[in-house]
Amino acid sequence: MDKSNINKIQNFSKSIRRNIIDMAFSAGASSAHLGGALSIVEIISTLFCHVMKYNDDPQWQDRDRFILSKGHACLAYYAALCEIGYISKDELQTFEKDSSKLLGHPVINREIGIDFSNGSLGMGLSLGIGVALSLKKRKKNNRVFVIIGDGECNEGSVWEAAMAASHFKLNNLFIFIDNNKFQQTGTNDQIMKTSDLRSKWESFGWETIDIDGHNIKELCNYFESMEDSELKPKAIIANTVKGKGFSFSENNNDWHHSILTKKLYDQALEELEVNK
Ligand SMILES: Cc1ncc(C[n+]2csc(CCOP(=O)(O)OP(=O)(O)O)c2C)c(N)n1
Repeated sequence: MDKSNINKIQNFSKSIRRNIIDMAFSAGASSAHLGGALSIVEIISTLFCHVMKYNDDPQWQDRDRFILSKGHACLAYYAALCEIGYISKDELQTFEKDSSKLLGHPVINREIGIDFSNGSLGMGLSLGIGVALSLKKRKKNNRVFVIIGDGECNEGSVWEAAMAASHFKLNNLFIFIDNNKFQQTGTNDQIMKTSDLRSKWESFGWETIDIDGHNIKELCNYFESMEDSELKPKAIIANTVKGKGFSFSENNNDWHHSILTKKLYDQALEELEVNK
């Protein structure tokens, strides 16, 4: 993986963080899910900047498919759609405002590259299975990428889907589990332990790895070195930090859903500059 590619993805991540705080600030009192969006920035950047196949037409038949199952983290998704030119910067500022296409959870709108609505946790993997199965039946080689939360793994539907994906040998299906150890009202350990996610996904018949979800090199290396010898779906346990990127939000679950004040917005802008 050459350095210029890594730099490109790093810059993309930085733009995504900038878009995220701009949107959160413009949402004002409506507040925004900041923590869970910031933990997936490097994952989403690597996917949109390096891994996924798409072009200028959001409805291109041969595109790879992306599903943000933890839909509340949509700030990161909208930010990425802006960076690839599907949403304008002006449109980002309409986040959570009347008549906006950019609601607090993604609503299907294929004209701007949102293929699925999400927000009710536990649905996205099943959607991904349907798409992956249909692609296989039509002998297409597009891939399907799904991001779910570690807290979302408390949902029983996730495990029913996990079982189905390996049964149908969906090696075109990739799932990132955003393992930031928190959920809405506390840590996973407090609410419902997810324990050893890797052995759980493995036991459901998935090819599974653990990765640092903020390390772009590691994320890229996984896709470059992956050998698809077995017909298994792939689970990437991405170890992340909720609220990653800003000193006030890292590992602080008050930022699951909160209001970004002018003072903290200015601080975030400064920190973005320092962490160039
Ligand atoms: C079916 C369902 N139950 C409850 C919620 C409310 N809810 C929103 S975010 C969240 C926490 C999910 O945890 P995780 O997937 O780990 O998200 P993260 O902590 O990364 O933001 C919950 C319970 C929901 N959106 N859907």
